Amino acid sequence: MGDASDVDYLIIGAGVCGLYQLHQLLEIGADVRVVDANAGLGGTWYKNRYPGCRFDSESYTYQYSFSEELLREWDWKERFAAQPETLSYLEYVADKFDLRRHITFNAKVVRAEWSEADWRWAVTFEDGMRIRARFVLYATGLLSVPTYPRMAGRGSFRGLETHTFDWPEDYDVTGKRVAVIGTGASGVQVITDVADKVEKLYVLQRDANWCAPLGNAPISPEEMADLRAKYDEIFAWCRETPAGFIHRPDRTLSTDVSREERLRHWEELYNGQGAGLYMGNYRDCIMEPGPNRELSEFVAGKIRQRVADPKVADLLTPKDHGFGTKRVAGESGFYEVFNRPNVELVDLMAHPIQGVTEAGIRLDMGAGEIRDLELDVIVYATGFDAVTGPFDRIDITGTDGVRLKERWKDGPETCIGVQVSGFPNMFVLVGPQSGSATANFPRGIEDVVNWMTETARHIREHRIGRFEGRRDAELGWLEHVREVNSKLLLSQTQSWFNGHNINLDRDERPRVMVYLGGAPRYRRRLQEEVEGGYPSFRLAVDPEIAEP
Ligand code: NA7
Repeated sequence: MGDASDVDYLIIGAGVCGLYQLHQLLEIGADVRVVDANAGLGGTWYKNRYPGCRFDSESYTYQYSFSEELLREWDWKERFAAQPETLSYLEYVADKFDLRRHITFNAKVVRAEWSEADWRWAVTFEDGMRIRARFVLYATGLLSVPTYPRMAGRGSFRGLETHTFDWPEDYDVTGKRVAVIGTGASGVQVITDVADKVEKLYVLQRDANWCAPLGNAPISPEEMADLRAKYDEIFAWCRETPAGFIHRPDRTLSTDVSREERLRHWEELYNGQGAGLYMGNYRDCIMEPGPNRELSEFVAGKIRQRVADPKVADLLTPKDHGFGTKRVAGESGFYEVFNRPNVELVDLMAHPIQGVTEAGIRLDMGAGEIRDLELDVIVYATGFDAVTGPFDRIDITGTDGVRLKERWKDGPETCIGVQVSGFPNMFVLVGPQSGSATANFPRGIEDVVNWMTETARHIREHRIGRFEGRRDAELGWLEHVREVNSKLLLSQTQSWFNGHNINLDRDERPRVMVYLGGAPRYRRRLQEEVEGGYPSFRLAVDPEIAEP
C-alpha cells in the first residue's frame, strides 16, 4: 500500500481508550483517524478470549459515562462481566456513535518518525502503508505485548501452545490434558474455568499470588434498574476514589480498632464484592508492614480453610509478598479447584521446567531425575511486557534522531505521563507514570482523554503546531511519582507495576512504571496545566495555520 494521506490526529489503538478519544475528538470536529493492528475493535477485550476471562471491576463502573442515552440503553448481565459481554458493549458503542468508519483495522504500526522540517509524524505500517499526522496519540494499552518464558524446546510441542492473550477463538479444552503456567490474574481465571472440563489439569506455579473472592453474580432486572437510577452518584463517587473503583481506602487505621473488630470487618470484606479487601480496607493494610502481615495471615487462614490438602494450601500461600502488595486476583472458586482429583499443583520452585518436548513439559525433579507431563495443551499465563512493551515494539524516533526505546532504556521518563521531551506532538493516553494506568480503566482514561480533548481545543484556538513536554517538568514528575509511590508497599514488590516481568528476568531493575498518587490528584495535576496555559510544555504556533 502507498501513502494514505495526512491527518491531524492519528490514534493508535481501538480499545477502550482509543474509541473514547475518537468519539471526543469527533465531537469537537477534529480531523481524526484510528488505526489498530487487530481485525476488530476492543483491544484487550478483542484479544483475551481465554476461558474465564473477565474484569475485576464492577461492570457498571467499567463503562463510559459520557452519554446518558448509552447508559440508559445498556444492561449489564453480570456484576463482573465476562469478555464476550464487554466486547459486545464496545461494539455497541462503536455502532451507536458510528465510529467504525474512522478506524482502519489490520494496520500495525512499525515506525513513527518525527520531522522537524514540517512538524509532522511519518507513521509506517507493516504492510507499507504510510500516514503523516500532526499529532499521534498512543492508546496502545498497558498489557498488549504478551511475554512467553524463555524455555528450551518452546515451539516443538505437538499440541496447542498458546498464551492466554492469543487464545484461539472457540478452542474447546473439554477432555484435554492441560498445563497452565502462571498464577497471576489471567492464570487464576483460566484455571478456575477449565478445571471441571479437562481430563487433567497441571497448574505450574512459580510464586503464589494472593487472590480474593470476586463475589460475581447475575444482575437481575430490578438490580439493574436500581443501579441505573444511581449512575450519577456512582460515577461521582468513583471520581473521588484513588483508583476509580467503588472501593475507597478507609481513613481508619487497623490499629485504631480492636482485633475482634478488624477480623469482623475483614470477614465482611472477604465475603463482599470485588476488590474491597484490597482497595476498601483500613489504609495502613497496604502501607505498613505490620498491619499488612496481619491481614495476610487472615487471608492465608482462608486458603487453609478452602484447600483440603495442607501442603497444597501452604504452596498456594504467597511467602515473598504480603496481601495487596501486588495486583490481587479476583477469584470465583479458584482454591476449591485444588480439591479436585484431576488437578495437580506443580511447584516450579522445587521442580523447575527443564523444557518443552513434543509430548509436553519436562520437569527437573532434582538429583538427575526428570518427570514428563504428557499434554494436549500448554497455556502460558505468564503475563506481559507491561506498560512500555507496546512502545518498544514501534520504532519511534523523535528530534535529533533519538529513539524512544533508547531514551527509556533505564526506565521511562514522562512529562506528567502524557508526553516525552524530545518527542513533540506525541501524546501518551495510556502509558508509564500516567494516572490512567492503575485506575479502573474506563475511569482512568476518561481523565486523560478529557484533558487531551481540551488540549486539542487549545491547539486549534491558538494555532499550535508543535507541543512538547519540557525536560525539567519531566524530571520533576519522575521525582514526584517516585515519592508518592514509595508510600505504598506495592512499589516494593516484584510485579509488572514495577517493571519486573519485562524480560521475565527476576533481577530486573525496578522501574517507575505506574503512578500511585490516585486518580483525583492526577486529574487535578492535568487540569492545572490547562488553567496555567501549559507551563510544563513548550508550545509553538504554526505560522502556516490560518487564524480561525
Ligand atoms: P501477571 O500478573 O504478570 O502474572 C504472570 C504469572 O506468570 C505469574 O504467576 C508469574 O509468576 C508467572 N510467570 C511468569 N514468568 C514465568 C516463568 N518463566 N515461569 C513460570 N511462571 C512464570 O500476568 P497476568 O496475565 O496474570 O495478569 C496481568 C494483568 O492482567 C493483571 O494485573 C490484571 O490487571 C489483568 P511469578 O509471580 O512472577 O513468580
